[in-house]
Amino acid sequence: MPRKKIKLEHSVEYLSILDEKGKPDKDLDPKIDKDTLLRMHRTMLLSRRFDEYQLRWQKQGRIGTFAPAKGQEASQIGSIAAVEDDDWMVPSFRETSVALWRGTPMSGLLLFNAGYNEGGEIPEGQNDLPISIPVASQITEAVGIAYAMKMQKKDRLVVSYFGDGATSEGDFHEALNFSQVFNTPNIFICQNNQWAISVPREQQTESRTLAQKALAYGMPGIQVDGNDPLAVYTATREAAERARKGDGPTLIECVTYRLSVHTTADDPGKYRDEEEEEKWEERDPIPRFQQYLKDRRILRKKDIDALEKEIDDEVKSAWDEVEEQIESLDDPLVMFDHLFEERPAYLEEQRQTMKQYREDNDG
Ligand SMILES: Cc1ncc(C[n+]2csc(CCOP(=O)(O)OP(=O)(O)O)c2C)c(N)n1
Ligand SMILES: [Mg+2]
Repeated sequence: MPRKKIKLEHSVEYLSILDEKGKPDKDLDPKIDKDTLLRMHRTMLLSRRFDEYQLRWQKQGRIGTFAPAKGQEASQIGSIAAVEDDDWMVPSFRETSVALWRGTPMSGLLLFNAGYNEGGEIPEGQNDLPISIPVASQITEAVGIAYAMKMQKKDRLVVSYFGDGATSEGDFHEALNFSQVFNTPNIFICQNNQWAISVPREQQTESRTLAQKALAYGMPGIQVDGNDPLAVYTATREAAERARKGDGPTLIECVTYRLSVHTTADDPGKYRDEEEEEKWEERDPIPRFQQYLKDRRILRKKDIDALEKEIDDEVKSAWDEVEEQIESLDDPLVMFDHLFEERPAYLEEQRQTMKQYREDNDG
């Protein structure tokens, strides 16, 4: 029985279309129509400003903790803009830009972050799953939905989101394996934002790319510049075409950066240096996309100024909507009601702590 080498000839494609100054590679520009480009830009900006307001409202005690999307808007919008409205979308906990694109009202996201169950309800007819906190658990659900779409012979695919840290979880591997074996119409969007709370990408895995993890399952994997909405759009579009033809799933690694805190309960100053943050600030996806749109004469500076004003009013009025709705909603304490027939002691203790806190702080 000889020892011999089994030759594996694999590679991972890397795609970037806009350079750091927002200049496109003309041959690769996906030539997205003007209305879609403007909607992409508007949603990215809205998500950014909404994050900023939410950080303030969290500090004022109006909402609880949340995970900002700042820096990752191109990964989120480039991918979701490339699929159809009635495709399925399965998020983790950082997909504010995606949720806004899909039509989730800001007031709903705010209510959710303030602890009201009603805020997590998905608007009627929107094929989205709710926010998922257990890291990577949603990826198996995304495969289950795609399998169902295939069995029901529906022309619907499933785009799901997760981070670099999620690729170290068993659920990620089980999901990808099942998806490729059963040839399900899935697009797996991994937002490699370089950090899993305080664990840097270099300590997460010894793999050179996260995209190559697809190869072990016989699946195509591509790495894209995640701060370039055109590159993310192109890769997702190609993955969607394959999935719709019955050619199965794709893993897309979007190389990006979390420009803000992990959640409002985190202080990145304790584990990463300013130089790194400044380096990534220069690659901020929003000014880069704006430069592209300006060069194409799709957007002028004065349009951006007007849009900033419009967005500011929109975000503030979302809080007014929250205040109008809040009186008629169930007390957030109901979150303790539906898990167990008889509440275990540790949960009862947490419930009491929360009740007391609310009474001491006027709800
Ligand atoms: C199963 C599980 N383990 C641990 C946690 C705590 N936790 C929340 S987010 C997170 C890091 C996730 O990192 P990544 O997948 O890179 O996503 P990112 O937060 O960077 O978007 C951890 C460990 C959790 N929510 N679920
Ligand atoms: Mg991460």
